[in-house]
Parts: sequence; C-alpha cells; structure tokens
Amino acid sequence: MQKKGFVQCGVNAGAVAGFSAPDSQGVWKGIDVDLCRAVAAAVFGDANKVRYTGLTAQQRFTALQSGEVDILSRNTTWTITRDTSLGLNFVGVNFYDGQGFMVPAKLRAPGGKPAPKGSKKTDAKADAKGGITSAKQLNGATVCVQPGTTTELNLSDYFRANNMTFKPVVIEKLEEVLNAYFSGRCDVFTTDISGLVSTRASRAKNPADHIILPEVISKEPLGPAVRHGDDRWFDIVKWSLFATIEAESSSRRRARIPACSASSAPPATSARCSASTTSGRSISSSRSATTARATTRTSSRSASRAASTTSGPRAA
Ligand SMILES: N[C@@H](CCC(=O)N[C@@H](CS)C(=O)NCC(=O)O)C(=O)O
Repeated sequence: MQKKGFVQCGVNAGAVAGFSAPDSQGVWKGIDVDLCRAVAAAVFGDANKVRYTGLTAQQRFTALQSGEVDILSRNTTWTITRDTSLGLNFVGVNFYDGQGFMVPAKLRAPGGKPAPKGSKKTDAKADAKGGITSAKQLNGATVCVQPGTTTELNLSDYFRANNMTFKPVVIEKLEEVLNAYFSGRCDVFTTDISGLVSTRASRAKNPADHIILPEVISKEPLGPAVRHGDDRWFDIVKWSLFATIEAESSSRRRARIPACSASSAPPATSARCSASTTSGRSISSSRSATTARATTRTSSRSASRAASTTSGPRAA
C-alpha cells in the first residue's frame, strides 16, 4: 500500500448523494467517501491519496475479492452470508438503514385494495386523492429492483409473507432502474430508504410527486468491508471508521458549546473555538455525515423504526 501511494476505494457507481457522489466540481463527497479519505489520511497523512472505482451492486464483491479495490465502501449491508462466505470482513456500521418502497403519489392500488385499517398514513395528499398509502396495497404491482442486493430477497419475502404477488423488473444500473421507474415502467421502486430519499431528491423532476410508504421491511446495517487475510489492514480501516464516527460526535458536542458563537466569544474561547472548527478532515467527515443524515431524514426515522421490526439482516 505504501509503495502504491494511494488507496483504491470501491464506491457506488450510480452516485447516491450522501454516500458517494461527485459534487459540481467533480469532487467525490459522502460518508462512504469520507471513510476512504480517513484511511488515506491514516496511511499517507493525506486524505486526497484515494482513487475511486464506481461499482454496481453486482460488481462490488468480485472487485474486492480480486484486489481491484482495497476497500469496499458502498452502502453495503452486513449480512451473515456475505460475511462468512465471500472471503471478506465487514469492518463496522456507518449507517443503519431499512428497506422501503417509493411510489408515484398518484398511483392507485394495482389490485384496487384499500389501505388496511390502522395503517400509518404516509402522505395526506396521496390519501385524499385515493392514492396508495400502504405497501399492503401493492398486490400485483410491477416493482423495479437492482440485482445482487439484499433488496431483491427482502422484496420476495415481504410479498410472500403478505400473500401478495408482484412482477419484478430487475435492472443492474441505477440510472436505468430510475429511468424505468420515473417513466412509469414500474409502479414501485424499492431499495434502502436512504437510497429512496436520495434518488427522489436528486433525480425526480418533482420530488413531491413521489411518496415513500411507511413500511420498513428489513434491517440494513451498512458499512465498509475488506478482504480476508490482512489483519493489519482490517485494523487500519476499522479504526479509521471509528475515527470518523467519533469525529462526528465530538464535533456535535463542540457545536453545542454556546461560547463558540464567533461574535460573542472572549479571545481565549474563540481561539479554542476556531481551532475546533478548523481541525481539517474530521470536520469534513462529520459534515458529510450530517449531510447524509439531512438528505435521509425519512430514512433515519425509518431506520429507528426498522430496529423494532422482527426480520433480521438478510443474506444476499
Ligand atoms: N444495501 C443493499 C442495497 C445497496 C444498493 O446497491 N442500493 C442501490 C440502490 S440506491 C444502489 O446503491 N445503486 C447504485 C448503483 O448500483 O450504482 C445491499 O447491500 O445489497
């Protein structure tokens, strides 16, 4: 690694804002990117010594196994199957997610079924117009989903458990899945709720035309992974991940210190405050984490709801 001079980091190919996506200057941003930058800072003393490889869900594990990338940092769910049969180790969790469903607000129940009694109302407008308000109304729906994901398996389980059928439209590339969904080829798009929130905000012509249904059908603890066989590398990536999490929580604590308001702080305090707000990459990391959280407000809420669902993390 030292000889190579950079970390090769596998990130999301389709650019999921908040996790990994290039900004308007083409600079990669997001919590998955921050992990790679933290590792580069730990190894080389320079957070910019990273090269990114965009990976689809199907490409990601092979890319890590074959050595094409040193770290997989790509909204990947930690499951028992992946952890025990693919020759890799998950390092920790950087985002607790859960799977959900997005539908056009104007979608009518494919089977004409009303929302079950007592189901939570997602969207008052959709409800008033007779639109779908619960995943339990999706019997017979056409559902867009990406292959090689936990999403695909959870989807079948959920419909089977609720005695409903669906027609899958399985498309590998995010761009093409979204085109299929936004052009009406599918009634529903399903993925991690963070992905729904992010794609709705960044790709829908009018985000308000789409609703995320209240059901959270799985637990998706997302985090980075490395190959088996190099314990020292595993330790470096693990503690870099912990450092980004710690950096975020300590910057939140600092943000709550009232004396840190620039206009009112006495000189000694403002020196401390400015030191704490210009301490380099730990802040940039925590900002991205906060951005991810801001863009995925629904997801964070849902993720905590997900914690109370009964199904465990899924294998894929
Ligand atoms: N967390 C799930 C799903 C991850 C996933 O691939 N999500 C999609 C939907 S947001 C995605 O990131 N697509 C981007 C791409 O394939 O480029 C998993 O690990 O299987």
